[in-house]
Amino acid sequence: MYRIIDISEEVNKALKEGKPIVALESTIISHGMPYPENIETAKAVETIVRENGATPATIAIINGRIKIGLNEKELEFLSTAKDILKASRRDLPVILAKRLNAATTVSATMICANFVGIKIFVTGGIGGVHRGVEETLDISADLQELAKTDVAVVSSGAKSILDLPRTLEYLETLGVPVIGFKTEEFPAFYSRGSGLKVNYMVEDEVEAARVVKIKWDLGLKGGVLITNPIPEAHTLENNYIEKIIEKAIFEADKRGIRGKNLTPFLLERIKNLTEGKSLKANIELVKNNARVGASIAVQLNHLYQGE
Ligand code: PSU
Ligand code: MN
Repeated sequence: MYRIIDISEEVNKALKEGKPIVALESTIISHGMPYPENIETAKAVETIVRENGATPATIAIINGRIKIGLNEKELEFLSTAKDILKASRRDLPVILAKRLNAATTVSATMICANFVGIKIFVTGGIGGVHRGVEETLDISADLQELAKTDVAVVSSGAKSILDLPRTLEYLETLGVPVIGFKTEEFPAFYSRGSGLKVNYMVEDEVEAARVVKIKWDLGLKGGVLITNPIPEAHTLENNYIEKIIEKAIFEADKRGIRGKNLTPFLLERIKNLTEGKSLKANIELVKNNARVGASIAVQLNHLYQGE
């Protein structure tokens, strides 16, 4: 299997030396943000991970090879090229066989991180149960992945483009712990709260790392969703963003946008309707998640090495 995986020098060194590593996804780069904010954010996030004691491993597929850790040229390519596919679990084998280029979603990034033993993964928001699921059955593969792949994901919850109550119900059914990092409430991406409770709150990085390790010590398969709210200064007012999200969903419906194109379409529309305010919020929350995720990776490493 290693014949289709390329590990960067920096990540390889960290793996060999048993240093903490944080996986980062690439769909947020290719399909979640416009250029040049996408590449600027990708680089800033990597820097923050390093500053907080861990090694960043941004993951993507280039020419049918799984890349764990990207160089400057590869990041530039993913930020600017127009024909980058969006790879979830089901897409991986086909994209590799056809030697195509793809950004990896939360589900595919978890799978690739797990191949090489990376345990912590930082992103902005995960996919979930879409509004109108009764008709479309649109439930992101990210949720099933959290049920089966042993990687902990740090995110700012999920956007209310999704049906958040149903997303939490689904995660409960799948047995995925949903942890609030210093919060009792499930964060709604642009706002710190959603009015919905998380499963449990953790006080700090150490407690978060303990939850993750104990889950795997028990042999319980799958991830942990650690939710970290957007910093107060960058939140968007709830009613304001809610109206915009409803408008974006209405437009998507009218234009018949479905399946894997739906999330990128909504993100782009929300960015335009908020005149870039949503993008700014998105950038800030990802950076904040990188800080927290790197610290959790450091603590998890301590726990494993203390044995
Ligand atoms: N939510 C965001 N930004 C994103 C995504 C979700 O706020 O960039 C991306 C992630 O890569 C996530 C994917 O895994 O969208 C989910 O897509 P879908 O809804 O098609 O499963
Ligand atoms: Mn979907």
